[in-house]
Amino acid sequence: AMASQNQPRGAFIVLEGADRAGKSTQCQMLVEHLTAKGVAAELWRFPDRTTAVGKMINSYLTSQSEIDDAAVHLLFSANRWEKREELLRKLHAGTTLVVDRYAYSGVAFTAAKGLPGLDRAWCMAPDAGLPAPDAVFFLSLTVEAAEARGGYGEERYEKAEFQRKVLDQFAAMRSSSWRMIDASQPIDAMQRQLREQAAVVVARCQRGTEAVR
Ligand code: DGP
Ligand code: NA
Ligand code: NA
Repeated sequence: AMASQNQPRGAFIVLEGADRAGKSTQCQMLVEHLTAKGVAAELWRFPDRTTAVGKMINSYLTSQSEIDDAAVHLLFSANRWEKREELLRKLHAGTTLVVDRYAYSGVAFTAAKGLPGLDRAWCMAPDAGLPAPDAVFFLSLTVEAAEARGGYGEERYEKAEFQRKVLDQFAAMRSSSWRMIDASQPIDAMQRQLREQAAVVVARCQRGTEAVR
């Protein structure tokens, strides 16, 4: 409903996956590549820890604070909502956004807790109405491969047993429109695949036939 037809705009590209799949590196490389090609592009990430809400999330993730599971779920969602207007403004101004995680992580990480009442349907509700990405690239890596890469970090969710549950939740949510990327490939091979597929999405949005959903 936002964009009129035939209006060139930036592409909204999301990279998803469990921790240690290489999302941040791939996002950064993709933005650098697009920029070098003359495509206006920015790297975004969720959670965005720089906002007031993001600071609460950061304090939770680094275990400096305890927050009720339902409440923190809503904070992660609020963090996406508070960036919505700017996100739409950028897209309509022609800037492509490469976004490291979005609402799929939101659902997967809370649903993985397996808490009564906080099932996937409940988890998805607060994100309903957020702009939908033009493409979702899912960087697929087993927990064993992630551990072999030097293991997880120190943050709250970075434990093998929990990451396995997160992967199960992603698998249950996976839609046929997701583009699966084998994250066990070398960095450059993964990046080549991403660049090829992203170029198609960016071109489609530049042609101005795609409304933001
Ligand atoms: P990152 O900065 O991408 O490493 O993400 C921080 C951690 O937070 C990571 O373990 C994934 C998790 N996470 C990302 N988005 C959400 C969300 O919306 N809800 C919950 N519960 N966790 C999230
Ligand atoms: Na992390
Ligand atoms: Na990351």
